[in-house]
Amino acid sequence: MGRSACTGRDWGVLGTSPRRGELWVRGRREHRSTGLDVAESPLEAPARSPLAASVAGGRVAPTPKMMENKVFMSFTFYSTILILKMYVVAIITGQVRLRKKAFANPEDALRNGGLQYYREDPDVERCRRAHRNDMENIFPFLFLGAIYSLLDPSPTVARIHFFIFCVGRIIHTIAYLLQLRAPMRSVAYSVAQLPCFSMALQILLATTPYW
Ligand SMILES: N[C@@H](CCC(=O)N[C@@H](CS)C(=O)NCC(=O)O)C(=O)O
Repeated sequence: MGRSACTGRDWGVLGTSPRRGELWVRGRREHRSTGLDVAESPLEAPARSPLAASVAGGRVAPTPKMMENKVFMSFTFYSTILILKMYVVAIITGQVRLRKKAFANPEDALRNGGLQYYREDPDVERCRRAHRNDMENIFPFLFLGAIYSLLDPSPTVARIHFFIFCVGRIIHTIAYLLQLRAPMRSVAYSVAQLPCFSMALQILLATTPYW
């Protein structure tokens, strides 16, 4: 084992080096007795390369650059809140199905009293509309917010964008599920759309030179 049949120079995934006491693992030299790396290439020198530091030991850690991006971290926070909010709507939908005995599938109805409960219910449909509206709006936000975060906007302005969207969507869900008086839901929807249009516009402005 040793010389690669393909390249004629690589010691391969695992092999022995010409020198005693050394083991070659994935092209890097490792001292057999200590297990310590003997850094050879730039990628193998953690002190010199942030990338190498992030993958040291075979584990991929968040790169310092990503953690340093305050806007991206803020975006991640608000996105996660909204994803959890969508999970809550799904859980509520399931609970309403059980309470109103209105199941989406015959096997569920059979298990819960009979095929007559394989039916629609206005309250379940309301939950489903709230969830669908979330998908129509939160999914685009996940894209727009991520790209906008890469444009190096002011962290304060960016946080205002994310906060308005997040609060708007939470109010939209509450208004929808609790049947709050109109136009509460529509206003929440419209207010939440404003930061999305703003982000879309800024992304377009930044990417227009590359059309
Ligand atoms: N797909 C939406 C598009 C417009 C929209 O999202 N409107 C908001 C404010 S009126 C809404 O809550 N629509 C109710 C819904 O999507 O179920 C619809 O059919 O209404």
